[in-house]
Order: sequence, then C-alpha cells, then structure tokens
Amino acid sequence: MQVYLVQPPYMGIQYDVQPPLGLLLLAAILEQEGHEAHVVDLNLFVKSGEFKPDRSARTQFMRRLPRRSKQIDLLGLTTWSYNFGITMELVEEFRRKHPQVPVVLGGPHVTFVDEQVLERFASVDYVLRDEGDRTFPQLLRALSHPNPPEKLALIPGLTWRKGGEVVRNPSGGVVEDLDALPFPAYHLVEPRDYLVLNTVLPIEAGRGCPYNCNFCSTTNMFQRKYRVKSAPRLVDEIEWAIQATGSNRFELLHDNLVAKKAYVLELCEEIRRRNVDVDWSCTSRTDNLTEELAEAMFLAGCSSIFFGIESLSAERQAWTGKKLKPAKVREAIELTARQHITPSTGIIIGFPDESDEELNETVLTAARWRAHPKIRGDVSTASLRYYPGADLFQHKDELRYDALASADVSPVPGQVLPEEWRDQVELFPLDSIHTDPEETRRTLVRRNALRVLYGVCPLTFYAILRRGGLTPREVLDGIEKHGELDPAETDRVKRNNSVLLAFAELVEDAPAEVRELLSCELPFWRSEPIVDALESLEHVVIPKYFEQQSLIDYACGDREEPPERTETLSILAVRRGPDSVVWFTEQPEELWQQFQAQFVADPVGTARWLDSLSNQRGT
Ligand code: B12
Ligand code: SF4
Repeated sequence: MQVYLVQPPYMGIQYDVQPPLGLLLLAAILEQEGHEAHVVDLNLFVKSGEFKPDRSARTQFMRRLPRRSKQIDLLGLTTWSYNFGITMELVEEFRRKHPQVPVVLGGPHVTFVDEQVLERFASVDYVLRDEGDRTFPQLLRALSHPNPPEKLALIPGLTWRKGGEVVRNPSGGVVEDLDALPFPAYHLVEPRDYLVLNTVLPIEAGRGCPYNCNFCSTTNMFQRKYRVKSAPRLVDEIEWAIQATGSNRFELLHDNLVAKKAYVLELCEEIRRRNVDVDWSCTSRTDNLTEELAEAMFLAGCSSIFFGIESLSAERQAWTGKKLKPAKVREAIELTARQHITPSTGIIIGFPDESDEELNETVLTAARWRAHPKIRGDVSTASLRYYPGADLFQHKDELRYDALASADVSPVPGQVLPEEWRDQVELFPLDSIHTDPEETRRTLVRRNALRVLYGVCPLTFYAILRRGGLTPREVLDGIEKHGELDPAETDRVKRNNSVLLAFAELVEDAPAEVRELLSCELPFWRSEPIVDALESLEHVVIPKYFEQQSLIDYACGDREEPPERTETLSILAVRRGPDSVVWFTEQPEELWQQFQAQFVADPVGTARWLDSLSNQRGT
C-alpha cells in the first residue's frame, strides 16, 4: 500500500524542528511489511520558511500530498494537543479532495479523545490509540482483507465505526521488546534539512516513566514500566545514525532515561568501549542523578541533561505529584554543572494558588542557573495547561475557548481555530484554558517575559534580582505595566522588543553595575534592542566603568565588594541583521573604522563571522 504519514506543524521558533521520529519508526515498520511509506513533515515545511503566511495553509499543505486519490491508499497523521486545530483542518480538506482514502490518526492526543474525534469528525475513519508499532501493520492488513470489519474488531487499541456506531477495541499493552524495533526510516527525509535548523537529531532510547505527575500524559500513553533498548542495541543504532545522517549529536529520547542507574552505567560503558565519537543529551529527574552517574555520562559524551523542575516550592511539588525536594534539585543542578554537563531545566508558570514567595524562589533560582558562569544552564518556561491523558484533565470542565490561549499555540501566523469547533474543548484543549482572561494574559505575559530575559540578557536579569533590589515578581509586574505587551503578537521580534524595552526602563533605575551588564548583553537596549533584518552595519559606543570579571563575580554573588573600576575602556558593539558582537577596547572609533573597512572588503565573510559570534539567538 502507498501510505502517507504526516507530521502537522506546531508552534515554536525555527529551531523547534526535529525529524518526526514516531512516524519514521512506523514508516520503517511498514516498509518491512512491504508497504511503500512516505513521510511528509509540514512542521519542517513551515520552519524552513517555505510556507507563505499570506497564502492559504490548507492549500499549501495539500500540495505536499499526491493530487490523485489513486496515488494514495491511506493517510496517517500524528496528533498532539497543541496543534490539533490545524491537524483537523488538514484532515477535513484531505477528505473533501479524497473522499475514498481512509484516514487514521494516532499519537498522544487522540489516544485520549478517540471516541470524541470519531463522533465529531466524519473525515476520520480510525483512531489507533497507544503505541502503534505492532498495531499499525495489523490495521493495514485488515484493510486489505475481503471482510475488514471482522479483522478490525481484533486490533488492540483501535477505535472505529461499525455501521454507524463508534466501537472502542480494548487496549493491547505496550511494546515490551524495544530491541526488536527497526531503525527509523531516516532515508525518507533529508537529515541535512533538519541539521541546518537544529544540529541535534533524536534517537529513541526507550519508553515509560515510573512516576505520575499530574500535568503529564506520558504515564498513561507509554505506561509506568521503564523500558529501554539494550545498551548494545542502542549503541548500534547510534553508530548507524551517525552514518545515516552525517551528524554525531543526538538526543536520546526517553522521558526519564536516568531512572535506572545500572542501565545508564552500562550504556556509558558500551559507548566508551566502542569508542563512539558522539555528543548526546537526555532527560532525567533530579533525584535520579548521582555524581558517579553524571561523571560516567560526561565521559561517554553526554553534554546536556534536561530536568523538568517545574517549581522550587515543596508545596507546588506536592501538588503536581512530582514531589522533588528543592534542596536535592539544587544539588543535582550543581553536580551536573560540576561534571561539565549543561543542565537544561524546565519551569512552569501559572500554578493555581502559587504565592509570590514561591514564584520568586523558582524564577530567581532558575535565573542563577542560567547566569552563573559555572553553570550556564538553559531554562525553558511553560505555562500550566491541561493535556488529555494527564490527571489534570479530570478538571476539563473548567476549560473554555480563549482567543489568547489559542493564538499562543498557533503553529502558523494568523491561524485561528474555526469558530464552529471552539465549543469542543476536549478536542481542542489548548485553544481553551482553565483561567479567566485576565489571569491568562498575565500568565502568558510572564512566561514570554521570562523566555526573553533568560534567553537574551540572563546576567542582567539575575543581577537586577541580586543587586538591583527587585524581586522576580516586581520585575515581571514592571514589564507587564510598562510594556505594550500583546501575547498574541505573532511577530517574535516585536514581541521580544516590547519585553526588552519595558525591562530596560527598570534597568534605567538600577545601579550602574546592572546598567553596564545590559550594555554588554544587549548593547542596543536604548533603541531597538533586537532586530530581525538590517542591511547596513550599526554601531554604538558606551563607556565602560567596571572591570569585566569582577563585574560578573559581583553580579553573580561570588564577590561581595563592588567591582573594580576601569578608566580607559569602552564597549563597542556592532550589529547587522539579528547578529551583534561586542568588544571592550580603548580605541572604539579606530576599531569601528577597521571593522567597516573589513566589511566593505568582504561583506559575506564578515557577516558569517558576526553570525558565528552572535549571542542573541534562541529566544
Ligand atoms: C521529542 C519531543 C518534542 C520535540 C519535537 C518532537 C518532534 N517529533 O518534532 C520538541 C522538543 C520540539 C517538543 C516540544 C514540545 N513538546 Co514534546 N515531546 C517530545 C517527546 C519527548 C518525544 C516524542 C517522540 O519522538 N517519541 C517517540 C515516538 C516513538 O513516539 P510517538 O511519536 O508518540 O509515536 C508513537 C505513538 O504515539 C504512535 N503514533 C504516533 N503518531 C502516529 C500516527 C499514526 C497514524 C499511528 C497509527 C500511530 C502513531 O505510534 C508511535 C510508535 O509507538 C514526547 C514524549 C514522549 N515520550 O513521546 C513529548 C511530547 C510529545 N511533547 C509534549 C509537549 C507538551 C511538548 C511542549 C508543549 C512542551 C512545552 N510545554 O513547551 C512543546 C511544544 C512544541 C513547541 N515547539 O513548543 C507532550 C504532548 C502532549 C500532547 N497531548 O500533545 C508529550 C507527549 C510529552 C508529555 N508527556 O506531555 N517535544
Ligand atoms: S513529568 Fe517526567 S517524571 Fe513526571 S510522569 Fe512525566 S515523564 Fe515522568
């Protein structure tokens, strides 16, 4: 059969793109069964800039699929909650053009709203719940059978229509032997198309997390049994992926890989024994990591570990059911950094009943992790949302459509959920929210502000909290009050600048040390802090008052006395497009002239050099 598997686009910046691993795995399984599989990644199509925002999304997406119905025997789509609106728009359009071609949905969203989907949308024929590795080929076999209903009734996890009635087959459990799965069909995509946007590719290490946090659907989707590919099998896959993709940077996907210490040690041992030159990252709970483990991981090429921290308050931890101990969280981050691994952390904004002290503690601690030169962690911020399959979804009655929440998850600029679907909050839970409009706006403004501050000027942010006498709550309130902040603004540069200009107003009143840090991190902060496109070179010269290392030590709290002063230096900053570079120099004007001359002689080379030095990426 000719099977087309589609990854719909999802929100996020250009770098939020990864090959759709679940679909590539299913494609490899289908190929083993003799089918011809095609993977269409509409997320890549959007993020690579090929998508034209001023033209119809439906039309552009349909053009990526065959025109004639006879060229396609089945359409399968992966589904996530935050982009289910655009997913269903595509499905509806597909059904209009190809009324006879069966459509099957799978993945972590429809697994929990299967009956509702089939009841509401005639355009969907099948929902295949849970893990599809064993059941998807069974579905294709059943569809080729002379009497499909007889066979369909036997497929575990299938929700389908028998006559006019929606039937829900019992679930069939999970794939126990992950070693038996084939390598993903990377030949169906062009790895280079991904690598130019994001240098890290995913490899699945395993599934299943033994914990059960109230905001997370993993335990219901992949269940609580920790499953992994054996160490030799996983390292085989890593070696194969290096050959197949030309990259040696991988994220080893598992929601909580480090939960089994013995396994991780064995994996590290296997990587080192085979001397594989690989740079990898993974996810861990903070309470699963030990110094011994982190050291072994570093020696085996691990460069970053993601920790879902959520909050530094013991009460919020209890509320989520995650139950991390704040002191242990701090220890784990420090030990990770000590072992030369970058700790990447995730926090949640918008907990109900969160006190100012709790918010302040979480935001301040994360600011320290981001800013401190010995840690330099990444921090990502998410707002609290109810996902199907997560325990919090029991409160789905609180959800109501909200234009701002919906715009927040919009995968392409200007895409809004069709009006007639807006009352279907279970199906489109991320276009809805449980908080009132004012609180929703506040949460999103705060989350956006933190993304920008942690991303663009982390040192100044931490310094204003440590040395500027403001609490995180006061900074966030100040930004909310001063800025013309529209969380629905789709122009990212405009949105980030409104945060930065409001933050700069607060910095104007802060001590000179904090102002100078902002001039180093964001030299154009008094005009337009960041730009998207700028053809000519722009420069600014700012007097420098403090010796840099002692300024940083003071800002980070490693030095109590004020920073040493310097008499002669200036800050020279030059930018073109989104890229800027900063020098500390005694002769800013001469250096600027030289730079201009170099730019005239070799504009492309100089721009590329600027690009390589730029520090304003990733917001
Ligand atoms: C890698 C990843 C990402 C990557 C992108 C992945 C990609 N492919 O492009 C990035 C980092 C961008 C990402 C971001 C986010 N993610 Co994410 N992510 C994952 C993660 C860890 C792994 C996905 C994966 O590849 N799994 C391995 C494969 C084998 O599994 P799979 O894709 O689910 O496929 C299997 C089944 O689902 C099914 N199946 C899937 N599709 C189909 C299709 C058909 C036709 C069939 C029959 C079956 C089928 O069969 C497959 C094989 O068993 C999952 C957690 C997880 N364990 O899966 C979360 C997960 C998908 N992410 C999630 C979330 C919430 C997010 C964020 C919103 C996080 C945040 N709060 O900011 C962001 C949103 C995006 C953004 N840009 O902001 C949720 C989604 C929940 C939901 N209901 O939508 C998940 C499930 C984590 C969780 N437990 O909550 N994510
Ligand atoms: S948040 Fe992490 S620890 Fe908690 S259930 Fe989900 S994957 Fe497991």
